[in-house]
Amino acid sequence: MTETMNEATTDPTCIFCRIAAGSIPATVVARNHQAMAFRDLNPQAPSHILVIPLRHVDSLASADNPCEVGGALALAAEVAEAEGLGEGGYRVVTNIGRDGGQTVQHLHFHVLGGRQLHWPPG
Ligand code: DGP
Repeated sequence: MTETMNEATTDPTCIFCRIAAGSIPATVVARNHQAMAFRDLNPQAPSHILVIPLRHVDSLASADNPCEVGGALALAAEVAEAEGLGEGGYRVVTNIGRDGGQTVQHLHFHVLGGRQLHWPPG
């Protein structure tokens, strides 16, 4: 399992890699050796947090480390609890590719909560 970032696992042109490296500011709510969580710049719910692996991975479709993906999902659940979303519920979602609506090509899980979420999504 990859535990540290290095040049080979970081894309300097990727905005989320730059957030992970601290060179672009973000409101960070949690971080561990593998993943970090920060508030979305354009929140779609009262709580809208993004959870990313520190290592650059384009999307879930190209994820090659189940521990890394699982670690990010576990952090998503921790962050949701810390936001007070545990009782009312929340949603964790990842967008993949053009039709999935992915705009940032670094795997991220959206944690959304604090209001009634609708289904199916648009
Ligand atoms: P997606 O469409 O699934 O790729 O979501 C990308 C999300 O990333 C979108 O909700 C807005 C957010 N975002 C884009 N740029 C930044 C940024 O520089 N900082 C933060 N905090 N969020 C960003």
